[in-house]
Amino acid sequence: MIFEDLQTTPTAPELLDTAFSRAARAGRSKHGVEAQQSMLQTASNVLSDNLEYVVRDWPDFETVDPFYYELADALVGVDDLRQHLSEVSWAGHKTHELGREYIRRLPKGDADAARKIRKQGFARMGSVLNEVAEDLEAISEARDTLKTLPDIDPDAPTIVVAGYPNVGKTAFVNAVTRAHNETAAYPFTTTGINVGHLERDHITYQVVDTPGLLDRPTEERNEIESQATSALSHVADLVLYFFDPSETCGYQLTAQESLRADIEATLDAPMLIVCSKADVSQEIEADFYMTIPSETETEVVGDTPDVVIEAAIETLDVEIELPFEE
Ligand SMILES: Nc1nc2c(ncn2[C@@H]2O[C@H](COP(=O)(O)OP(=O)(O)O)[C@@H](O)[C@H]2O)c(=O)[nH]1
Ligand SMILES: [Mg+2]
Repeated sequence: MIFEDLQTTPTAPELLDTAFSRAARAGRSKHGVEAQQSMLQTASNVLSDNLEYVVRDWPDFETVDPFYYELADALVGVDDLRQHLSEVSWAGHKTHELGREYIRRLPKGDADAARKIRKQGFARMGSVLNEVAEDLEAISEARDTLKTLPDIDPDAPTIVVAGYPNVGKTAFVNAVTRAHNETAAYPFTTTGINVGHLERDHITYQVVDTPGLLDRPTEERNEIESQATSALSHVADLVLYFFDPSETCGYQLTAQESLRADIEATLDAPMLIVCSKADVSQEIEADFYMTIPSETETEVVGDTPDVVIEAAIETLDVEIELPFEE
């Protein structure tokens, strides 16, 4: 995941503390004006290098996949984040320049005057860091939020599972992806996102179940959830919509139908209708009537999860790209 490896963002006081204590150590091994010069050089290097690292650690948002771009935008605001990064980049250049400027101003052969100049230089570097203290904090917060985003490969063919809670989505994802799934924490909902993987003909497919997003009507989503839902449209290649006509999920068929229409309008991907819990009821028009096999029951009513996933993969019709083909 592109934001996974972002390093901890230092605070302005931490950076100043590191820079000035390293400068003091550098100064101790020298004498007179030379000691002051060495201190200016060290402080300026530490500050400008570290500020530059903060900025360079981030991917170029121009090249970030639309799925992650939109999620990041929903969570932290990409324009704001870029503004903060550009301020920090400015501070990196500025602290570098200040080092050169104050080293140039050091008087030859006058250690006391040199110490005064060095102190002025440090004070200027301190103000630059104070100016970007809030930017560093905002970047740090953004980093902490984005680091935990679910690991979805935007390039892999993706089947999204949608439908009200308790209609059988998780049972299905677990049945078809077996051990190859993980639940990742979502920064914007209390429930985890469920991403399963399965392989057919050397292609890895993702099966994604997003509780809190695709299991509730549009009007119940807050702004962040709406944007996160719309981000999903960049990765969804096929939607499996789960209807539970037995209504044992606790939602009436009319509500389930209106959520289906909602999701159809949000996600620009073909949709297949799955009637879940076919062992209980099949009172609905659907592409599949599916029962999750229980451990005790050998006879399965209707389609197995495998039948549904194989048909979904067939519908996706992903071509293997061979390296020697155009
Ligand atoms: N009878 C029956 N119950 C099912 C079937 N699939 C799931 N369930 C039950 O429905 C409940 C909700 O399933 P779950 O997968 O957690 O639904 P989700 O909230 O949509 O992820 C659980 O108690 C499952 O055991 C099925 O095919 N038949
Ligand atoms: Mg679930």
